[in-house]
Amino acid sequence: MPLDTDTFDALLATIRRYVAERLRPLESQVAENDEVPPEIVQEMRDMGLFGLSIPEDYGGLGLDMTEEVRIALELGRTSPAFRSVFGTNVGIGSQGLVMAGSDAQKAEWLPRIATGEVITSFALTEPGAGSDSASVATRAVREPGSGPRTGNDIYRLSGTKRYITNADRASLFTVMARTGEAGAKGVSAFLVPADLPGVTIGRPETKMGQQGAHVCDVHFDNVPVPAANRLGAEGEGFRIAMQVLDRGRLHIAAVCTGIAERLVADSVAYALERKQFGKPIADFQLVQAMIADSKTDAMAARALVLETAALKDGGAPITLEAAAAKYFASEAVGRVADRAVQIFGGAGYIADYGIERLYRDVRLFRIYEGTSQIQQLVIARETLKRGG
Ligand code: COS
Repeated sequence: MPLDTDTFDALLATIRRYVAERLRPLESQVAENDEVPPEIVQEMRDMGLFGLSIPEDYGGLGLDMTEEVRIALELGRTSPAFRSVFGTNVGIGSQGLVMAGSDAQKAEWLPRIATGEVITSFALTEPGAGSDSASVATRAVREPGSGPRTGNDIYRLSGTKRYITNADRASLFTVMARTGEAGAKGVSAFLVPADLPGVTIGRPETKMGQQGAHVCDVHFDNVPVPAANRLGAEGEGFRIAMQVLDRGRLHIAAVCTGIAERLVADSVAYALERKQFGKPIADFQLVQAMIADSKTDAMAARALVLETAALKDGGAPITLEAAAAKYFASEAVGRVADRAVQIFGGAGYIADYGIERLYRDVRLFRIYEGTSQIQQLVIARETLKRGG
């Protein structure tokens, strides 16, 4: 259920102000310390950001997809590390549970996910399973009647997950593990609390950009997962993961678009102020060409994101459209960031101006939640299926 227009507009205005006045001034500090300050995390909890997409019955705001992407567009106007704090709760960490969870599973976890008391992570990728996610090697072996709750079955989960966003903060993982045959049909999804014995988290990786957002390995060593924690039936895990990613890709496309819009605004402000040959560089047509190309990229990305969100809200499948939105918007923000560095010239390469930081930050978008090449593959397959 979408919010009423006034309530939603007020929320959007609050977030816009929060991004501009509270988050943007902290960008370089967060990058330097590789940490979003705890008081910011608490403010995000208080604003309800962890529960944007969680149904109202479970304490969230229950936004529809159009509302969610409009908020993601605003949050894109600052370092992506801020969104990442609650991004997994809104998206890939919670949506398997929202889509495929039983009433009991939802009642146990969703209220605390909505408040941000519980941080969630999505554990699909492995050292040997990146783009080929149907090849996950993490195993879940069912043991009858040996569970911590006497008489209940458990699965013994063993394997390593890689580059897991928010793993060091998470208290709940959605883990895709093999329960059956090779390939997609042998994969099941599990809710795995981080405090079960045998779960260990690696140290946060050193990354090219997006400092403040952490990714770690997660190791599972014979972890006893109650059978009641399986999401859906055995063998449904891959489909659940793909549906979660369809939605996640659209959200990421919105974030990319927000950053592109911010970079256009920064480029314009700089071009108007910076003078060369006796006038603002904005007066030069070769600079104007870059501004025109970036503006067009940002506008096209926004249109694609909003149209895809409306389709989803109308109940249509969006596998193709979400892949196209993510593909276009992530590539577009890469081009826009590159032009922003060019318009800023020497200053674009200097850390104080923040443009080089965003240039590094946006590089990840063409890789995670499916590389551009995987999006191309999905778009082509779906287009061929539809006959055009
Ligand atoms: N929604 C629902 N079901 C889907 C689906 C989707 N978006 N995509 C695939 N499926 C189903 C298929 O219909 C198929 O089921 P049936 O055999 O019953 O028809 C099953 O899942 C297997 O699908 P497919 O044959 O397409 O699997 P592939 O191994 O060819 O993999 C790609 C497909 C490559 C698209 C998939 O592995 C992928 O998206 N990889 C990238 C993963 C990724 O984004 N990782 C990022 C890290 S997670 S943040």
